[in-house]
Amino acid sequence: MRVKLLTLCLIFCSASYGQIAMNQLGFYSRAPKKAAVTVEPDVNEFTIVTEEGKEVFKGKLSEPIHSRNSSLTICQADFSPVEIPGKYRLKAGNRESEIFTIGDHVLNDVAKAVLKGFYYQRSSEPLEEKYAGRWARPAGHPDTQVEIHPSAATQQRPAGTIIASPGGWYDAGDYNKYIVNSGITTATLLSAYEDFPSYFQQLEVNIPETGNGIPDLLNEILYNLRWMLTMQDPNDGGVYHKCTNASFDGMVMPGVTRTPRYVVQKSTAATLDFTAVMAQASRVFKQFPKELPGLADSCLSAAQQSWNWALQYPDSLYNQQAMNRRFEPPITTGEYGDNRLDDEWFWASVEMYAATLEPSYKVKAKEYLNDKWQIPDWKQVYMLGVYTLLRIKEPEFTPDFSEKLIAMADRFTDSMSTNAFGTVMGRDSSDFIWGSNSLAANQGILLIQAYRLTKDIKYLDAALSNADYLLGRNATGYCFVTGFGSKRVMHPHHRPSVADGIDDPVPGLLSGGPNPGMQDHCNYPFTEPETAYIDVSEAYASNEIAINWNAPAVYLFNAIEAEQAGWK
Ligand code: G3I
Ligand code: 9MR
Repeated sequence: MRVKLLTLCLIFCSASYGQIAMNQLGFYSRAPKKAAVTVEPDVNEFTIVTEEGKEVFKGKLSEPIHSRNSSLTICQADFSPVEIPGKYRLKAGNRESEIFTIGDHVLNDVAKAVLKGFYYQRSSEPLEEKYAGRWARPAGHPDTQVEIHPSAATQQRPAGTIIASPGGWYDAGDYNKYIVNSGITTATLLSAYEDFPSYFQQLEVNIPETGNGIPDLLNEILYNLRWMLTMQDPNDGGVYHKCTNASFDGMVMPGVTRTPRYVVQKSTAATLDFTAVMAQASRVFKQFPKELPGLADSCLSAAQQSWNWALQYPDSLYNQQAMNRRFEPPITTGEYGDNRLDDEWFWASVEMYAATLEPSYKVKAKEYLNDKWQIPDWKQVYMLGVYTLLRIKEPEFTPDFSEKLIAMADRFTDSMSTNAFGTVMGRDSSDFIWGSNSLAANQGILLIQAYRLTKDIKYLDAALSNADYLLGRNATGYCFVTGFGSKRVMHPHHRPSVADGIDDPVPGLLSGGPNPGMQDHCNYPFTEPETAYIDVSEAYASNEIAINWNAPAVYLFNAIEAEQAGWK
């Protein structure tokens, strides 16, 4: 019986994460190095061997640790002392890992790839082979003729009026473009630039604009920013919630369907997010007056107009069901509905203040101060304002905010030691939401902020633990970025990847990750919080990709590359 149980456990364990789970891309020479190994009777040691099989390190496995987020029990293998650059394997009992690297710049390729991922999401323009390689494709969704949906009708723009709203990134595995989600995405990317300008000034990712005197990160951002500007009604400053089909396209390539595209109701959430992004963009693009004459001013004036609209219409919430009861055609694409806008008000006020230094915006921001800080996501953007106030070192907030941020980071680092996988991600099972991998990346951003404030390496180590999580040290054993890793995501819920006839998915896209909600009703082999993931293209609740998930990955991987000297 015991033997049977054990065999069962081994089958279960190996099927869920493949016995040895580790960052499959590599380890920085001086940084912490860990793997998670399934428990095997009488095995309590592990070795690190070179590619040729020569043993270079022998270590003791940790005591078995029960995971908080599944029934898994695992041991940790810590091989941090191995510092000599090279290619290695980890062996424990009869098991051995794939080959992995120890060296410098081990995240460089993936850091560039997740930025390039945005290029592949471009709507309205063809992806040319010299930039897109095998994933070259014709343009889809020109969006030069978009209808004003009846929900968005005004006197100047009655229903059916045609406007142009080209460009921008597709939101995710679908082909629609949503301002709320574009907001946090674009802001996260702008923040990456603001925090690491000299690093990004040298980073090129082979996109059509490369070499034009503007860093590629900003070039890619501009592609979306220009689209966002088209989503503002010039007559009143309000911003349409989304540019969308009435219902989701089939799993086909961009450009195959020609169903009408609409802009729908202006919403306060979209308008505030737009305000924040345009204000931040005005600050960033002010640094490029020659290359982008007038752009910073246009962004700021757009932000001022949208801000005024929001003041006038603070209660224009987006509720798709209610909208569909009143207007035709019904719209059934992503909702991004949000009923609590205090955090959007805070963020927009902060960004307007940072862009203009007008005290009235600071007064407004103070009205929305809130002690319950949460890792940001599309509907919870308060922290984006916090990061900006710390970034501009606004004296009135700085000492208190940095103390609070460090206390929050400490709660994360404290939880690592008792987490079976030794990561910050998975502090408890509520971490495993739709798009959980973006939470891991966003936790990483918070830890990077703490590192920048303190220069205490423990925060950089903790941020790295979540990069390790995303790249393989997790309960599924998957490296979650398409195109990378020895156990890789092959079937993301991503229409081009499904429809292009190429075996490999479009590279550089972060899969959503474990989500026990399983709202896609797929047949999941494992259903516990940290294992509820399946690499099939129907599984949109755990295996879709999305711009707001890729953006924090861009920040995290590139920040780690930029800061890796910290471990030297
Ligand atoms: O807000 C509640 C919270 O109060 C509650 O505690 C929690 C418990 O599960 O649920 C929270 O609501 C969740 C909501 O996201 C906000 O986080 C819902 O359960 C969850 O189903 C919902 O998921 C969203 C999903 O769309 C469905 O609406 C994802 O965050 C969002 O990323 C995703 O976005 C889609 C777009 O609509 C369409 N394009 C693709 C994109 C990615 O899948
Ligand atoms: O492809 C859609 C994806 O982007 C959304 O996140 C998801 C949830 O809204 O819906 C997906 O579309 C599915 C739709 O909801 C139901 N019919 C099948 C569609 C494709 O799988």
